[in-house]
Order: sequence, then structure tokens, then C-alpha cells
Amino acid sequence: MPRILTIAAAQLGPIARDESRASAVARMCALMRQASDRGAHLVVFPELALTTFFPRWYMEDPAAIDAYFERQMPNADVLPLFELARGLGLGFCLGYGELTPDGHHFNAAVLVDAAGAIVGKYRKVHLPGHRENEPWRPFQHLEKRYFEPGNLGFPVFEALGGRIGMCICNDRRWPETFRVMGLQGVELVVLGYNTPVHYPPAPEHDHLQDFHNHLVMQAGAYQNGTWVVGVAKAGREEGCDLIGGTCIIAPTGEIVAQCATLGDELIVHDCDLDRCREIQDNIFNFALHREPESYRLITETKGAQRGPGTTS
Ligand code: CDV
Repeated sequence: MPRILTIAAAQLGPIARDESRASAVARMCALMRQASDRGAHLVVFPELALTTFFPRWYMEDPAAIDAYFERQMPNADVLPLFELARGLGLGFCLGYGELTPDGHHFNAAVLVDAAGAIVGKYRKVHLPGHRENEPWRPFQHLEKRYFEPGNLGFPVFEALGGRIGMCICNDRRWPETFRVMGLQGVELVVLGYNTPVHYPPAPEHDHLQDFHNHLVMQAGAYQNGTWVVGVAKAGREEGCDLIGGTCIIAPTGEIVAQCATLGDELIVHDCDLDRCREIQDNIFNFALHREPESYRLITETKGAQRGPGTTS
């Protein structure tokens, strides 16, 4: 019997700066009802799904910054989503800004099972952007200012009948993200993203944003023999264009479902988790074929070593 997990990727269109959490949650509830009607077991929502993508603005007032964060999960604003999911018997993954009781800020995501229990948490490790206001940019990307790097690693959770890991947006560009989960036998990686079309430090790459988005997720899927579900917050948000391209990727690296719009949109696919073995037992049988002694630089250094003979 194949192990089928029917997964819904729930893309969101833009969330305005003054849009309430109640409104964002209502939009997510509508997508969740559609997902249930289409037989889904798991719904994946984007990065920072409860608010606009606030790192595009420079702020100094701690209260103004903290207003974009959740001090508890679930809280009163998000409870309708948890209750609906429990009522429908659906799991979900939700990205949000986490403010811990001792004052730490993370770009986080939780994995919630069909009984409404949080069974996994992830905190974004790779924070793109910068720390200080850079007025030359048409918009800021201040994740390094507002968040600390995640301190939970890349855990893989036994949940919903599979081995599930999470990452968030910029993490998907790093092969280490997927490999660390691959080495835990991951069968499904779920992730949300907010990716502007315009990349101010290298605008010559703007036309490649959609290509790079799929390139890295398809590579991560194939090279680790895992399903990958990448979910965008898309469209023109407060004057900033965000790519769409929400998709479900098989362990072979093939995109099997993809959104066609830049708005709220659902795609659904029956994901056979046993298909991971086609890759994990063969071309990327890690135990048989990996040579970790030759990869030591990956954990021993941060920046590139450009001297001769540094690979041993
Ligand atoms: N939210 C993100 O992490 N966005 C980055 C952009 C800034 C490059 C991304 O990797 O898509």
C-alpha cells in the first residue's frame, strides 16, 4: 500500500500593511476549507503569513516592531485556523514572527497535526538582507535587524504518517538546508517564501527570480529524494512585487503541481511518500555513496577559502 499524503499548497496574495490578522486568518480559513473539499491531509501556508512582509521597512521603535510578532502560538487571532483545522481533521504549516517570553525574535514556522497539536517548530537559519537603513534601496530587506538566526537546527519530525522537515524562504537556496534534513531521512520539506522580483544588490538577476526559485527547490528535492512544497506570498504588496510560483515537487525533482496566479490560490497533489525510496535507496543512497571526509570544509569554514589545495 502506498503511503499517500495529500498536500495542499495555499498561496496567499498580498497582505496590506493595515490588514488585520483576523482578515489574513479568514483568507487562510477559506483556503483550508477548499483543501478539505479536495481531500487534503496537510495545508502549507507561506512565510510570515499573518502580516505584511514588514522587513521591507526600517523601524526603530521596539513597540512598532514587536507589533508584527506573536507572543504565543496559538493566540486569539490564530485560534480560528487551529479550530477549523482540528474540526476538518487537517494538519497545517504556518509561518509567523515569533517573540519568545525572554525577548528573542525569530522568523518561525510550526507544524500542526490533525488534532490541532503543534508537533514541530522551526526557526529560520539563513537570514538575508542587512541591519541598517540603506536609503539607496527602493525597499529594505531588514531580516538581519529584526530576527536572530534560528537556534533549532533543521529538525525532522515523525508526523502525519511521514518524516517532515521545514525551512523558510532564503533557507531553500542553501544545499546544506536540504542535506541536513536528507541525512535524517526526510520525506517532505515544507517551506514558505516572500521573494521580491527586484533584488537591489544585483538587479541583473531580476528576470531569473522564478527560475532560481524552482531551481533550488527542485535540486533540494532530487538530491535528497524528498517531496518539497514551496509556498509563496505573491503579488504586489505595498508597492513591492513578490514572485508566485508556489509548487509541489516530487523526489525526482519534477514539479507536479504549480499555481498559475499571484493571488490566493490552492494546489493539491497526492504525494506518495514511499517514492522517496526510488532516490534514497539508489542514486543518492547516502550510506553507500557519500564521502564525508572530503566535505570537511563545509562545517569547518564559513566563507570561501581561495588558496590552493584547500580541499583536503
Ligand atoms: N524572505 C526571504 O528570505 N527572501 C529572500 C530574498 C530577499 C532574496 C529569498 O531568498 O527569497
